[in-house]
Amino acid sequence: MPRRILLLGPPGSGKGTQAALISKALGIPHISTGEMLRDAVSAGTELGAKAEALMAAGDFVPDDLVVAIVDERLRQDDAQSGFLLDGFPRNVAQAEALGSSSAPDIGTVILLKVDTDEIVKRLMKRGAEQGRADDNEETVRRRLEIYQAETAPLVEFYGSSVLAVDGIGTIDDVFARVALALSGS
Ligand code: B4P
Repeated sequence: MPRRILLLGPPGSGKGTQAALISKALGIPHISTGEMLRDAVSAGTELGAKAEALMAAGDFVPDDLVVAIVDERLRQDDAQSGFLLDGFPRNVAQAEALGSSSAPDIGTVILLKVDTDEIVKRLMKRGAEQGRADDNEETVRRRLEIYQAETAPLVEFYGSSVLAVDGIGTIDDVFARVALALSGS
């Protein structure tokens, strides 16, 4: 089974949710750029100050900042025998930077497929429950547009490494599909 996995999918497709399950099942670290950036905002670091307004508007944080935090994270000991990247790369420039990093060989890319109506429903629900600054309808629509323009081209970039998985259903149903896809790759 591959040990260097990348999770792709639109905002709200369940990347964070599935990543936690995959990471536990395979014993590899879950590396989420969204989580690292939210932590930086909460901690009030220099990176957090730069990221806060961009994230609240649904925009990407500049590539050089995100690439630097991933590069540093991938050098840590626990990432040497595998990792699961969630939310990174987000565009072709980030994918190229990952390809020339110290850990370039991505074995498998899981693409979670979920339609727009379901995404808006999930993120509105999370916005109401958790109050995340970027989970309001206007920002979600913007994140989806950016996904189509910037992130969707990664499916072509990674070509035959991409395994598409239906992301609709219960969390357990989706995880069973992801596990099946990974076991055959
Ligand atoms: P992320 O944290 O990656 O946020 P996201 O795309 O919304 O995905 P998330 O993981 O939160 O949602 P999930 O699908 O798990 O990024 C946030 C922001 O950070 C970006 O907009 C950007 O500004 C910045 N950023 C991050 N990475 C960057 C990068 N590489 N470059 C530049 N900027 C970057 O879950 C959504 C909801 O659905 C949850 O409430 C979950 O409980 C629910 N859910 C999950 N599975 C479900 C299921 N099967 N059924 C029903 N609900 C489900």
